[in-house]
Amino acid sequence: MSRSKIALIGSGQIGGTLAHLAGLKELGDVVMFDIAEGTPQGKSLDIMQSSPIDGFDCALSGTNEYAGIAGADVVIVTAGVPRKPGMSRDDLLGINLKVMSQVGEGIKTHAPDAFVICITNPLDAMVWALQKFSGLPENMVVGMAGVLDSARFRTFLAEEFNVSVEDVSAFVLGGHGDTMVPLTRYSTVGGIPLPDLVKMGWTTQEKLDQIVQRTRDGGAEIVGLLKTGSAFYAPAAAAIQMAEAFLKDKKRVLPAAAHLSGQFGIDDLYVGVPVVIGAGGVERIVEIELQGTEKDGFDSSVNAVRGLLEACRNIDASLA
Ligand code: A3D
Repeated sequence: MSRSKIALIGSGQIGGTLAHLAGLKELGDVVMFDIAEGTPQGKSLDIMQSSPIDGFDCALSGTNEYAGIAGADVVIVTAGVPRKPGMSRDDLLGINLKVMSQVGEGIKTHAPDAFVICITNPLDAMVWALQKFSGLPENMVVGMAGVLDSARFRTFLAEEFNVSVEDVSAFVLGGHGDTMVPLTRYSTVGGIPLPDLVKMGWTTQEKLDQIVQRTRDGGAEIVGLLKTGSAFYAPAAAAIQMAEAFLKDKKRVLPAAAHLSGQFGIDDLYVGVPVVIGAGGVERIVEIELQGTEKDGFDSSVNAVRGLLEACRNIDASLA
């Protein structure tokens, strides 16, 4: 059996970390693509030279030609511009929409059978545009955000409760970051829902609300500290988990920006929902019943995404 092929479109901070993790986990051979000459070539050579030390077998190469991604099983897209301090994810929209148009064309021509994971911000709009530009089936194009948002939530909860991160599970819905909707009744520590832990005196509702807010602002907190870019270790780890679920047909239940066609009463929009990822891409959308404030939060998140899609259509008439 030949190795899987993973193509990384964008070889910046996240792209480099993706390549390293894909190698360390022996997920397959990696091709890094970028418009910057030398960057994908240099990073892939550097990572390959770490393989004898870490003991992984994986061919890594870099290219500035889309033909290099031919036949990829998985394509992970980080191409574009990241946020700088004071910039919102939406400020990136105009610049990154043009990038998605080029990337979509490249994938359509050279890797039409791939499972595509988009990371470029503003995420919910870029993944929608990428699916349109590439013309790939909707279940084969997905956005990474929920795994990261829930990992941030899990990190802060584990810290608050002084328990292992492994025993904390978190359930988040909605758009990436600011409009994320944490479902506390489905978020648990060792199977115990968060509202019960409040009743048990493990934490207070006030503290929990602060943790939710810190999670929503998690990306901005890191942008503010780094000053020269945005988070990349955790975003890369999150996308690799999704790629692994596809390549190994693990049928993981993960939150992801998935295409809705009627689920949750929404049509032709990408937003964060729980999905099953296996060899068939997004194999199922887990449609849960939302209550009161959960539904309000989800609706306002969906409205925020709708606003971004409108802005995309205004910029690029082919999306109308
Ligand atoms: P960065 O290190 O700047 O890498 C981006 C790379 O894209 C650079 O190497 C560029 O040369 C390359 N690039 C630019 N234009 C093109 C093009 N047309 N074709 C191919 N490559 C191109 O950024 P990064 O890796 O830190 O972040 C990448 C993206 O991920 C940004 O849009 C971030 O906002 C986004 N991001 C999303 C999340 C989510 O949770 C969704 C988290 C963190 C970052």
